[in-house]
Amino acid sequence: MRIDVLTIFPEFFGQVFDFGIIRRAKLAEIVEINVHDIREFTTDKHRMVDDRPFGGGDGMVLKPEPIFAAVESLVGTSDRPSYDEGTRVVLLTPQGQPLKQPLAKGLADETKHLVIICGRYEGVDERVNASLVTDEVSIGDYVLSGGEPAAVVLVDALVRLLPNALGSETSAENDSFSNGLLDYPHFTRPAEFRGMKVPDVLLNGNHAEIEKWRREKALEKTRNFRKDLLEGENGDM
Ligand code: 6GU
Repeated sequence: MRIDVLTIFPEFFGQVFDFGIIRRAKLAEIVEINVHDIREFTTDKHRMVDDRPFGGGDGMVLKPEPIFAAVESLVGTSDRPSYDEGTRVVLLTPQGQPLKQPLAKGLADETKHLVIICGRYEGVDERVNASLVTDEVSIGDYVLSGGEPAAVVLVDALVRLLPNALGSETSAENDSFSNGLLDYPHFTRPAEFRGMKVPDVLLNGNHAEIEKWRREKALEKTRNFRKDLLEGENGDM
């Protein structure tokens, strides 16, 4: 997968993609991640990336011209119906569809080239949505000042789902959420720490019993903290 991130704050991304699974996936050429400064696609003297909203109001709106130029340069066209199959242009915005594991899985499975536009809280010129964007995505019901932290979240959620990104010792199938439940509790050595004991069932090597215990604990945790996941009333899974 190739990922191009468009942002007015490229320095924000610093080393954020240089650790753990994402770093490994980059080194293994499972994913290529490029961060682009929207300002580099301006052509005016002042290199303006935003402007005041027509109709008045607070804040600044990201201008369409440099974003169109960036997508034309990266995708080859700003005509959405002409995008190659496997090209998606995601706008990160609080108005988007909520990012849930099935959306991440769908994007990971279907996308060869992903362009991520980091919106500003105040807004992005609507003609970007109208012509360029294939998917509007939000990472949750809270306010961020911009899409940059959301881009890190989206990239992480996607990259770990790409074939071979996790390596043989782990698997995304066992992840919390991939089965619609929260994860079961985990323990490592020592078997007793400050008077707190690891449950006996995990020490006795009976794998059928361990599986049963984990399933029960996952259900219990989900019931206690995320009842909505069990009732499926969240449209989550
Ligand atoms: Cl994608 N952007 C902003 N600005 N705020 C958000 C968000 C995105 N997702 C949740 N809040």
